[in-house]
Amino acid sequence: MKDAAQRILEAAGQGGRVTVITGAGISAESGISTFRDSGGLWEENPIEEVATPEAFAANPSRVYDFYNARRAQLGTVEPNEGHRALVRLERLFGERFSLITQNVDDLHERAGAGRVLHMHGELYKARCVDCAGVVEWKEELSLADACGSCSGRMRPHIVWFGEIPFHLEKDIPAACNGCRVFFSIGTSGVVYPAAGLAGLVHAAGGLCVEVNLETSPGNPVFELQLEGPAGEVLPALADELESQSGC
Ligand code: BV8
Ligand code: ZN
Repeated sequence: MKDAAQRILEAAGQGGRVTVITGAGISAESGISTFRDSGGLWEENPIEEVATPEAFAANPSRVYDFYNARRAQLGTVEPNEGHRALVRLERLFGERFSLITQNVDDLHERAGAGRVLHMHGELYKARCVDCAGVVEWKEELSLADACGSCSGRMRPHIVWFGEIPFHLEKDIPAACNGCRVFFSIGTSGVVYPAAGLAGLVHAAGGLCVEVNLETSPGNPVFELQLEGPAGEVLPALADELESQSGC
């Protein structure tokens, strides 16, 4: 981990941008199942039945139920050491640090993260299908719920497949352009455009670091691979980065 930290600090330099993208793997140790691991979310709930606008139009109750179950579970779990280690990196790199997540849980925020770019939406928010008003929503959501401003139907504030992710116009390009170190943590790299961000940074000469239970050695984009559970790898990396930075 010493060498990895040294390479990361050299690449980051004095003012280089450091950006992280996380996926379901960083919340796995908190007890939230991932999508594609065995027994994952999509096994019992195929994408086309619960995570597309067509599914919501065809069978809204099935979609509401899927997100109600996940919203209820979120209230019973806590952030883990991986989430907390990323807050240490945020403090170490300051303004030049950005956190993008594909996750819809609030565990980064509950661990103390300052600014989280939820590119696939948030489980604890609902959106009006008519006026697009977004409100905090922590309880069950159903067909009976109506928008407080226009009485339109409320849907989960989640980016479904075929829908355009959030923050693609400004914040995500700002986090990736000129980025010197890009961490891809706990994601299978299957879903685009999220999975394409590391390639953009790599093509521009940034150092891409993969943190995963099973890293992808064949993937030329990731020059550095830290294999293991994020809840163990990230705290060890944060220790090294802090000590080599003299913190
Ligand atoms: C878009 C919200 C156009 C829902 C999600 C064909 C037809 C239609 C579309 C497409 C197509 N081909 C490609 C597409 C595009 C499509 C896509 O990529 N599909 C894939 C399936 C092929 N993408 C879209 O539709 C996107 N929109 O393209 O719009 C556009 C775009 C730009 C500009 C103009 C137009 C929208 C995609 C968003 C979908 N919504 N989430 C919900 O959460 O219910 S995606 C969903 O899967 C999650 O949000 C998550 O982000 C995503 C990826 O999953 P991961 O996070 O990577 O999780 P996974 O289980 O896969 O992997 C976990 C990893 O963790 C594993 O590697 C594992 O080893 C590791 N791990 C496990 N434990 C640990 C660990 N690592 C470390 N420590 C541990 N302890
Ligand atoms: Zn409305």
